[in-house]
Amino acid sequence: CGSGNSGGSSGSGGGAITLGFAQVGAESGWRTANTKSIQDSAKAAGIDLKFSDAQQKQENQIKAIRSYIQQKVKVIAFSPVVESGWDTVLKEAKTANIPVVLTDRAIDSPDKTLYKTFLGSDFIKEGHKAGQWLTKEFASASGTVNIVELQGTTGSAPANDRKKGFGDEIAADPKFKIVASQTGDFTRAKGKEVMEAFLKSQSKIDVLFAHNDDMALGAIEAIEGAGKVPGKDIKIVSIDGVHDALQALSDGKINHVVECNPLLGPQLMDLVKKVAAGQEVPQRIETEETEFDQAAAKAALPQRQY
Ligand code: GYE
Repeated sequence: CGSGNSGGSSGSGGGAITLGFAQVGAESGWRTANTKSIQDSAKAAGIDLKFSDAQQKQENQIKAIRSYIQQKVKVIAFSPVVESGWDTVLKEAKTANIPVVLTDRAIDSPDKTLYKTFLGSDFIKEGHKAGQWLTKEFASASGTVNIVELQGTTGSAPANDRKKGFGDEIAADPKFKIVASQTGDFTRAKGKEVMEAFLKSQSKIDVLFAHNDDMALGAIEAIEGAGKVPGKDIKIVSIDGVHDALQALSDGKINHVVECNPLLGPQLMDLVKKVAAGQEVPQRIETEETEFDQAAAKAALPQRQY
């Protein structure tokens, strides 16, 4: 699972729907695949897509949303870079009668009338899965298991929720200890930089939990640079399932990958058509995803599109 089903069903009928989409940025392989999925499926669905890249800055996303309101687009969709601080701009969209669809990341506003639906993964579940793998892998370990954590973008839903899910899972056994935890902003470069610092400050690291694959891939470079063997000296679990991470898993440099599906485009376009037509849609649509061990990564690699 995890490969999007073919989208773009019925024709648009009449004038094309205009969709304003405010993307987070281009920080990771996941994001690149997500952007391509959205652009391709808008084309296939005959939807006129206005696309902006916020470079991981909330103020840029707010600006983009305001400009979509000004342009009177039919629907606004966005992937909120952080969870908080959206009420004002979303109230402006509501006043202008423009329906909003959240994709990928959620907001923490208690006002559920500010958006029609939220399409995306359950990040707490993903954190649980990473933690479950870890507790199994180290079930027979007798001493302390020292864990370092590379967090995603500070204040983002996936960073908050993956941290929580993972933390809850390992909390039952005091031998699991997170000895260092810092943001790597979901990028390879930052993942490498922060892992280098961890390797200097920590005398013993058994496991790395990276909130996404790109940070894990950056960390692998740091680990190798320090003369250690990733996947052996330091076990690695990460989240996403992009091609390069499945390759690293297949090569034994990563030990486990929890999938997060970026191919949200086809489902998003179906939702956009529905809300544009004033139809009811479910408040929450959760993506289906799987997990990869080494054998599963080897099997999936030849068809992996991203
Ligand atoms: O895991 C990470 C990306 O919001 C689920 O953002 C997304 C996350 C994804 O940069 O790679």
